[in-house]
Amino acid sequence: MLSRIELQNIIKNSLGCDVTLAIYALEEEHFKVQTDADNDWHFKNNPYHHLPSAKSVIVITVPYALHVQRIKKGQARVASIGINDDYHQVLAKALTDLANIIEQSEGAFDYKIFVDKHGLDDKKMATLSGMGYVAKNQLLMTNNGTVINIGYLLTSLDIPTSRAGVDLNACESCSKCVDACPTGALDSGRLNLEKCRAFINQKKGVLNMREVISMGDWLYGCDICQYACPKNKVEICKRPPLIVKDFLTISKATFKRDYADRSYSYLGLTILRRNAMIVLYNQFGVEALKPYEDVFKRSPMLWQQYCLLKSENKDDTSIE
Ligand code: B12
Ligand code: SF4
Ligand code: SF4
Repeated sequence: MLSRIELQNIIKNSLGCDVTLAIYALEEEHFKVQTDADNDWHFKNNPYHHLPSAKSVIVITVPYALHVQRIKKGQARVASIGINDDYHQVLAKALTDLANIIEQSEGAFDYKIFVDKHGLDDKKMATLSGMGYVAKNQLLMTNNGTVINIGYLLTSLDIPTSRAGVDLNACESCSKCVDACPTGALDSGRLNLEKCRAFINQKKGVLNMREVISMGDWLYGCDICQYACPKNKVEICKRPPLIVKDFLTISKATFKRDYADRSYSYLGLTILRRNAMIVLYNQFGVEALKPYEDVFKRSPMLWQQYCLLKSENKDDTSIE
């Protein structure tokens, strides 16, 4: 079997960036149900459920560019994972290539690719393989800061653990991310989902006024707690910002054609239209939404959201 470093070099060449790779031989005790309340999550978080022959995990962490955008009114912010090429597709392709290379030396083996899938906990797999630790911003802290994506092959290969050996403790005397979070979502030492903007702007249905205000001008995701972290490098985004009204005027066919390679396209046009409506509302007030009433009328959810915004007073907003 190729060594950890040989495998790492293969995937580094394939992705052309500073990838870290580690191998973790599964230890059953890390996937046991702890309480009844956890049952559902731990059942889903059971590697043997996904691949009965599972014996090991080959984990990669892949850095991406953390962009800060300069926007004007009428434009919207998206998290950096939405500006760069869709990492799900990029990492899945690199992991498929890696599996094919391993197959050439080891013969056929069972495997499943995981990149941000609901079912297994990526941060846990990365922690167990020695990539770093879960930081105060609730993300995996690595030698490349928290601006990384995680992917792995769950495999039937009987190979020993070879950890990345990343040993850091950047958070000990720091709380910059907690202080920077505009909604207080990190205050409890865990991620308070109901307060996290990245959760709110991916939620389905009509958002209440607290959620509307929390969204500010972020159409998708949120990077504020990552900007604040001294371990992360921030770049000014060179791509033009998104024009909010484009999401209100674009056809479904054009959306499918032009946005298929964006990581937020999975949300679908209706949720993105709701978010665009809220960003415009937060920037200009309800009058700016009037020209799009016909678009909103086509979806009961969008119409309900619009009616809620019309019934509220814009002057109450307080979060940037
Ligand atoms: C659902 C989800 C979200 C949701 C909810 C997150 C949540 N915590 O529940 C929302 C929409 C809010 C979200 C937001 C973001 N997400 Co997200 N998300 C996920 C997803 C799909 C599942 C996470 C989950 O539900 N975990 C279950 C809960 C229980 O875990 P948790 O509370 O976060 O942490 C526990 C475990 O990690 C566990 N654990 C950790 N290590 C270990 C080790 C051992 C031994 C054990 C037993 C347990 C353990 O203990 C922690 C505390 O209980 C993962 C992909 C995946 N399949 O894992 C990506 C993932 C976590 N997200 C990712 C990213 C990039 C983001 C955003 C930065 C995107 C953005 N810019 O908007 C934000 C960041 C928000 C933040 N500050 O955390 C990356 C994180 C990369 C990194 N550096 O860690 C992941 C890993 C996707 C990927 N493969 O790249 N996300
Ligand atoms: S993603 Fe945004 S809202 Fe969520 S914890 Fe980080 S800064 Fe707070
Ligand atoms: S800002 Fe500070 S506390 Fe937060 S993740 Fe970075 S190092 Fe840790």
